[in-house]
Amino acid sequence: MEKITNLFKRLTNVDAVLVTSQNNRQYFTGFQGSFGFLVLTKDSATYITDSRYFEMATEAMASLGIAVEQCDGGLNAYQHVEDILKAIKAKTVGFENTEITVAEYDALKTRLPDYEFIPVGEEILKIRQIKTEQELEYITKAQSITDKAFTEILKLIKKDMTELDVAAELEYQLKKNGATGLAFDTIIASGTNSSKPHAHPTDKKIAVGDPITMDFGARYNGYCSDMTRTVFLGEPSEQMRNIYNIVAKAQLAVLNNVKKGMTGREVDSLAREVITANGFKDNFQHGLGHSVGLDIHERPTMNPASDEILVENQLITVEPGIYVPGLGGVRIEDLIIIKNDGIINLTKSNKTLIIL
Ligand SMILES: [Mn+2]
Repeated sequence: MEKITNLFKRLTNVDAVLVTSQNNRQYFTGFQGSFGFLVLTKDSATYITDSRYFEMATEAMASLGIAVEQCDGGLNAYQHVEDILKAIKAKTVGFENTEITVAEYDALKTRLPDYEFIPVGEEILKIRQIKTEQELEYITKAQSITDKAFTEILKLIKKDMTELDVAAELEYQLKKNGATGLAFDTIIASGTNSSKPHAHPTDKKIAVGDPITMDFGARYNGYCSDMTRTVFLGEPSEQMRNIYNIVAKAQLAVLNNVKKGMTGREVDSLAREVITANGFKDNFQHGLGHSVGLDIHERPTMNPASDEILVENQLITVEPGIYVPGLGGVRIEDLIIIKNDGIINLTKSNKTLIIL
């Protein structure tokens, strides 16, 4: 309910907020389900869902002070929403302009013609930027699962395994170690494929001397982790070793100097300056990082155009990279929490150059 109180502190222009997107419904209720309408007012919260979720939702929300109502499906759900709006004599209703489709917006206006709909999606996303203790706990757990899966995959990678094989093993290890899902589609990029920052795993076989970039994450109770390591099967070339050392130095420059109050641009430049000074300015073309939560990419973002200012209990990834087409690439990514007196690095895996 603290989250709902926060929301109405920020929103003085709406009588109610209608939350329909999966992640925002989960954010306010803790409950995961593919269908539901959550109606929030200053003093009440009502979750409307169908028979597939009714019993589970009732159990999950009993202790939270959120009422659960069962509807017969989509159309009937609007009737439940309207009954609540009528009871509080609502005139203005906030909706998630950042989450719903144009068709869903049209349906809202058609089914509930007596209300003025006000966009509040940006405000909800702003509240979601600062994590509660419980959210931090879930993400810490998700990252610890991810670290364990990394330790295991290092024992399993062998010459002639395909990138798809490595991805399958890694995803199995995430789930075996407690992940309730994956944060995103695993990236495995070996050899020259590693110059493509978001390469999809292919049936290419891993060869001796290949860099292998693995970018992966677990979900735990809906919350994401995110990490990247580049390791080598056999001795890397002199060029790749040099690139690895520069990326590692750039990443460390951020971890040692990032602090609350900096802008996304300032944080990004901590790494970018190291990479530029070493002659690879044009080989680091993505931003330094992003936040995570129920979505794998949340704000704030760390890039050369970001004015967003870091505050306590935000999470950011620190993921500089150097990519040279035809040669390969290296990226190293940790996930950190911004605190008033420094940072907490949730990623415990080794970052010295690993040769398998
Ligand atoms: Mn990332």
